[in-house]
Amino acid sequence: MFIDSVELTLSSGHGGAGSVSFYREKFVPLGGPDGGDGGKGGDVYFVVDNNTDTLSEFRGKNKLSAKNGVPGEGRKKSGKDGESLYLKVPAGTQIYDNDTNELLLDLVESGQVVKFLSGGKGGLGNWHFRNSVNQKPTYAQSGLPGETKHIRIELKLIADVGLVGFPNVGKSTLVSVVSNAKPQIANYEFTTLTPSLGVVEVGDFNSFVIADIPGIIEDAHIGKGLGIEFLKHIERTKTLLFMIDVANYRDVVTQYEILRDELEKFSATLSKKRFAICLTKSDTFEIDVVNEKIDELINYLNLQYINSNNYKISMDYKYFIQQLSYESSFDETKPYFILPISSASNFHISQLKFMLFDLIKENY
Ligand SMILES: Nc1nc2c(ncn2[C@@H]2O[C@H](COP(=O)(O)OP(=O)(O)OP(=O)(O)O)[C@@H](O)[C@H]2O)c(=O)[nH]1
Ligand SMILES: [Mg+2]
Repeated sequence: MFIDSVELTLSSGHGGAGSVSFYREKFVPLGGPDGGDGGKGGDVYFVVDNNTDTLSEFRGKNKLSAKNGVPGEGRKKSGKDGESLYLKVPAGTQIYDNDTNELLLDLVESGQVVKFLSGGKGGLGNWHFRNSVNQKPTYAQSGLPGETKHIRIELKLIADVGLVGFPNVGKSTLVSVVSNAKPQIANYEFTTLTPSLGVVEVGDFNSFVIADIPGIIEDAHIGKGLGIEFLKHIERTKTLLFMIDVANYRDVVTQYEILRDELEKFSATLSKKRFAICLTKSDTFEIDVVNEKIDELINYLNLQYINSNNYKISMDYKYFIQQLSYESSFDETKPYFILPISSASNFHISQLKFMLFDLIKENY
């Protein structure tokens, strides 16, 4: 199960009370004050742990608290400090104040240990309060309360696949079909204004994260359209899926050329990422027309067709897929695949999931 945000109340421990006590011994009737101090309340810490990659540990928990300090006792015996609470979170976790929405902690470094809430101070026992006037103080401090915060823990997963395409080409529709996300979809440009993530389940045991991103247009790298904010987002994704719309008024090669160009102008790292290409909305044309468009792209990229069909791709359509074996490793300059799809008719969608899952595997 995938959890990216949980709400929780956290409290540090209350300080233990100081004790009021007087020394008592046979034949010593007037013993002095000897009430010990209360222990300090436990603190709350966050620990960035690289063995954790979700927030599922916090699922179903409403309130977590560190232990209270133990009260002091007679004979100047101090109470024990309350046990601190250590909460393990994955790197990339952010802690927000849920009431004000203020970002309180940005936990990025593995191994980082950060004190979040301090336990209340323990109270002083009555022997601290003796003086020349009052030899028998009956007062001790009660110990200070801990802190309580209503927080939201958020984990921004770094997407495995970022979608790159012009506006209105069907990026959000694909995300809605392959993942648990429910992005807004509409037949106009710039429907998507902020990137969002979805988790794609592959078979019963595997999954990856896909990022829906606002459309890119010519000169996006200098801020045209929705600016460069979203290019920054895909800069953090592991791989790119170019979404080329066969029904768009720009032909398929032009779309690809401009998108590549924008990425290159924006950042060299971005344009060097491992990538693949989808031809979207293939349901809108006859097979022959779609195949012509695939041809155009394959010729433009100087690729050779291959015959392998491990993914059970429809044999009516043309497609490309890189052959990976012990002898031939991944060629980063070529797409992993070029595949016609349709989110509307669910065509090649399950193949696409498996192909993307193989693309993001790092051990080629
Ligand atoms: N025929 C057909 N239409 C599709 C397909 N996928 C998406 N559409 C339609 O294309 C339009 C745009 O879809 P979106 O998913 O919003 O496109 P987008 O790329 O996210 O657009 P922006 O967010 O504006 O960049 C909608 O009207 C969808 O219904 C498809 O496979 N076939
Ligand atoms: Mg969209």
